[in-house]
Amino acid sequence: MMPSHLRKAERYLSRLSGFQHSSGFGAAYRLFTVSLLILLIILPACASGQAGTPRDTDAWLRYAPLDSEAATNYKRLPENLVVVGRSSILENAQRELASGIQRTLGRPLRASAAVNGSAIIVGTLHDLGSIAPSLHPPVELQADGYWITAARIRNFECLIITGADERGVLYGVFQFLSKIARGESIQGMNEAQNPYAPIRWVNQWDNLDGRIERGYGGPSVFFADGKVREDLKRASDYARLLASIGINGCTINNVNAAPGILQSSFIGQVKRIADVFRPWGVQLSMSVDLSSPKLVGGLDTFDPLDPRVATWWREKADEIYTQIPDFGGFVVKADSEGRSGPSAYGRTHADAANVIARALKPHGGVVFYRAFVYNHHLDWRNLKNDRAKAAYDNFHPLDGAFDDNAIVQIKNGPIDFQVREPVSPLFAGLRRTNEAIELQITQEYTGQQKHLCFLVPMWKGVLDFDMRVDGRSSPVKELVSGRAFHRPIGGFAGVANVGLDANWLGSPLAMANLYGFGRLAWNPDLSSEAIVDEWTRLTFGSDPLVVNTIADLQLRSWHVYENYTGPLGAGTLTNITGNHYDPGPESSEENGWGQWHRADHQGIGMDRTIATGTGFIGQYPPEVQKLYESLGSCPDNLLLFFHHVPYTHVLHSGKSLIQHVYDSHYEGADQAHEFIAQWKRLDGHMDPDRYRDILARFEFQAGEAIKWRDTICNWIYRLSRVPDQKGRLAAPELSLN
Ligand code: GCV
Repeated sequence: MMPSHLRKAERYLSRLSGFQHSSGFGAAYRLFTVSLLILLIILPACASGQAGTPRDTDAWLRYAPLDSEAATNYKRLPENLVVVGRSSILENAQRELASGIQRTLGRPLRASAAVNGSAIIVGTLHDLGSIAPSLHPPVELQADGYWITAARIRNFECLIITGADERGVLYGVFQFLSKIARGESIQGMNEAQNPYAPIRWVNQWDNLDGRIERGYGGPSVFFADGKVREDLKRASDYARLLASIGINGCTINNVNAAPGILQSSFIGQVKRIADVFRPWGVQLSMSVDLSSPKLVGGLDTFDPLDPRVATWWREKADEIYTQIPDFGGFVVKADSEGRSGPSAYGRTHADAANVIARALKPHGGVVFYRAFVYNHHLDWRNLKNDRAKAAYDNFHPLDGAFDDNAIVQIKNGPIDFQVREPVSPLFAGLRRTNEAIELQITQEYTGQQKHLCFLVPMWKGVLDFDMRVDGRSSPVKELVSGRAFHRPIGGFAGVANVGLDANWLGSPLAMANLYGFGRLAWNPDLSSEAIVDEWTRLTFGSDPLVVNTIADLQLRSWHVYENYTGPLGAGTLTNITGNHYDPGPESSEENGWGQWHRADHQGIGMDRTIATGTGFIGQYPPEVQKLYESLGSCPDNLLLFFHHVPYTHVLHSGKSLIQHVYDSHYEGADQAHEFIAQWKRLDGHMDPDRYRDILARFEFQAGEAIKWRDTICNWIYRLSRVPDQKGRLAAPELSLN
């Protein structure tokens, strides 16, 4: 039976249009129109904040007051604060500490110039040497690392928050406040942490006109109408959020870069963004178009091997560093999806990366060169063609040819941020080249923040995947961080795409993905459970019902989304030529984009085997090849990514493939409905605005899940003609159009 919120929405539709369903109308069509209606009602309301979205730009930095019992744990916290050293980062650390303690514990901190009583002492390890020469952290602090400890200084009990550098001090302050905000004990604290990798960046795909490509949280916090915004308060707030989770760099504009960002007049504007980032230890970087020497510089070429082009990049870098001395570097998307690239001159990607790397080198900058290079005019009729092979084919032969300050930025999977992909084989294919993994925080193919989809468990699966390079343990996290092959630099880039919406990503629960990205980039060994627990307590407080319910919803959400969109590794069967959101399985086929699932009347899946398929599996190290090549060992959840099988194929579970597809879609849609009931248990356990806003989102998602279920189940039935054993299909003959 149709849930009551859907019935209400349907009645509303009838009133609006004078449209009455005749009894002969198929349920699938009716549910589709209802979902559409909910989209029309809820989304504009959400966008304008009328659905009760709290205007809470603090996100997880709410510092809500602790109750009196929890606050007693901190009654011995010193009341004096001594900051050793002076800089804008230390000033922010001081302000953050004072306001965090005031807000959580209701107590002021007294700034003091010297230690003449019990105090919290904040400063770099080097600077603290003057007052506490005997302080030695339990592990050697590396760049950005911090140490929080109790110590006797000048005979007073003190609490020390220190770091290898000022950024480390700031990170230590945030970690200390996080513990208090979550009610964790700080008794006898002695915690030293170093980041897992030096590169922990976010990318924003912001256009200079203020729109954000694949952004679902409102317009850009940086740009409007072709200029940098006058008011950069939200850009500064964003940098604060990033710093609180250890992110140290932000690329401010779309990888489909407008060349104009490199115009001299624009660089002066970008400087203003760098100025608000700097006090939070966030380095600014820019995406650039490879043809800039021609389009901006007026040269007649952008050939990376032409000396005039090299000079142009050098002078441009010098100009930027004059204005932004701590500039991080450039991100480059070339020869991809219509962007200019070195192929125009018969040059390699290494040639293109190196001409830019050499311009940045004297200033300490880096270039991120994206491996997302593929031909989107592939001939779909040729069964040997395979977009998944492109990154490895393009970059593996260039291993060792990139300069030391160039980093090849590789998407987690070989296609494009689908709900389930194997890891990119390129991670194991570069031994003498720096790497960074690109993860997508913005939910382009995973529900666009309208569906709950907590991605940390997916990212964990990628980072922990063992590539078995040379038959030895080599998880992806060790490859991308540079640890496995002793590279000088490496790490993590997350496509965030926050916007001006009060809750940044357009949905309060989606913020767990931004938080989780930062925490994993800092320490990929953290568990998904630990991350969601931290985030929930910081965002919603420590009521056990709230903490447990939200953790359960978040931790199940990716799998539920996968269930009703695209199980068994077929990818999300979204409309790939349109909005990347609605179901549109037929849009994948018979075009050059290469997201093929090859469904026909006999079977489904891409044959990527070495024996009979595209040979993609051959790009992995031998042990991984073995795992995927054989139907016997290939995991069910990636079956259709690697193999073309008949609908009657029996899975490891013992179920036929087609029945699994039906069952998982029905199960997923049911689970999405259960989310509503689960959320309703939290009524009265949080502020009503957030409660209602999130409830409306779950109701919307439940309707969308039905739309997905019926569209995909009907589509696969029409192809296979194998009925659902449980007889559930609604209007199976109805065409998608
Ligand atoms: C910024 C996908 C997205 C594009 C994006 C591209 C990329 O194709 O749909 O919007 O472009 O990836 O990562 O470069």
